[in-house]
Amino acid sequence: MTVMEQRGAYRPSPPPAWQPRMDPAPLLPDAEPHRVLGTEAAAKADPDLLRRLYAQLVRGRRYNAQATALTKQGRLAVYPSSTGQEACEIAAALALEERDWLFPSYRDTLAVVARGVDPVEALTLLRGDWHTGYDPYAHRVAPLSTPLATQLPHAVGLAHAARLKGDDVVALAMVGDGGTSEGDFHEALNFAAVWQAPVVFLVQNNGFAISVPLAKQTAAPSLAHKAVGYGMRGRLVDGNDAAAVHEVLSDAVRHARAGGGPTLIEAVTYRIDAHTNADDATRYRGDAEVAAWRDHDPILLLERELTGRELLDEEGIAAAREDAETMAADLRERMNRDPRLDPLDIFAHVYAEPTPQLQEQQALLRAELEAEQEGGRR
Ligand SMILES: Cc1ncc(C[n+]2csc(CCOP(=O)(O)OP(=O)(O)O)c2C)c(N)n1
Repeated sequence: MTVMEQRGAYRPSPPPAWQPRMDPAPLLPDAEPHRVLGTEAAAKADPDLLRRLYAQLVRGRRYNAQATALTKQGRLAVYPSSTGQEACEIAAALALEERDWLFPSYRDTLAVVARGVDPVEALTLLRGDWHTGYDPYAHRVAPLSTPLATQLPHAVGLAHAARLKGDDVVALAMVGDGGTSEGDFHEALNFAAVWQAPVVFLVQNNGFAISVPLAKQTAAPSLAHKAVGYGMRGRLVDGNDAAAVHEVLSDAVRHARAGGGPTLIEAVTYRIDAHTNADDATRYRGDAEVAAWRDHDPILLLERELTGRELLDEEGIAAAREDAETMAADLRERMNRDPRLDPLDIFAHVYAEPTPQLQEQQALLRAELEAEQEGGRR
């Protein structure tokens, strides 16, 4: 038989039936960020929660201003301010139960403090001290992570392990828009969805990764859309609307706790200050853009809602500001004390059991320090 005759005899069988693995529609984020303040939905929000959020947002803003001032006084090595992002920071932390875990990035000191960590201890790393500064187990807050997105796989690992052990724990992992371009972001989301781990990923889209705007970071319709590719729910929320952030986060935490798996939330917000005290934001963005976001300020939005519904008056506003001043004065006073650090301590906490190499290095440093002291005495 010729080749042509063979071809003519070939009867292709139909391919194995292809079934979509799931309907992607319920995973898709809404077209618009979710909003509560200034809408009819605000009437249903718990007044006590709104007042609590307000007091903490005012404190958070004051904390940002004070920490930035401390960098100028040489008391803090660096501070990545979250001014403009206080609603994300605080409402997200308040959506967790005490038994849950928070995995923050370097910008998330306000969320860390909202979990109950001492405001001074939350700045230890940014002061240049070699240890985290707080006990991660005391408030179930992982160390502030400087390498972008590395906190995400850690959160997935902890949440998955907790589920295997039968512990009722949800992990909230926070990351910036720039962090979504990291391999760790992809690996964490993929593992979380495959394992149905009880994790909530919160991306604070504050417009920039240092000087790189979002348009140069991703071609996705929104960062929340990335969820669909992993098979998890994507949610979009107005990150300056504390009530909306609290609602969306609480829903995602409940969903994870009930065994529904992870959620990716994009909170649309804006970084009002520069990236850190070492950055000059005027080199890559205009005043008009910043001014437009100042009009959509998270404290202003909440204050308008509360005063409009007579849940807050001038006296209440003054009390919140006074409380924030007291916190700032305490922070200033305690950060102005010189820490007493033992140089030999740098070898502690590296391994549970120090290696022979570390012991050798520690002995060398000890000898050097003692020789120095001897020299000083002579
Ligand atoms: C793995 C890694 N690469 C690069 C950096 C340097 N770096 C520090 S902050 C930053 C921008 C991050 O932007 P984004 O994730 O949007 O967070 P934001 O600072 O806006 O909160 C970069 C590139 C880093 N810290 N870690």
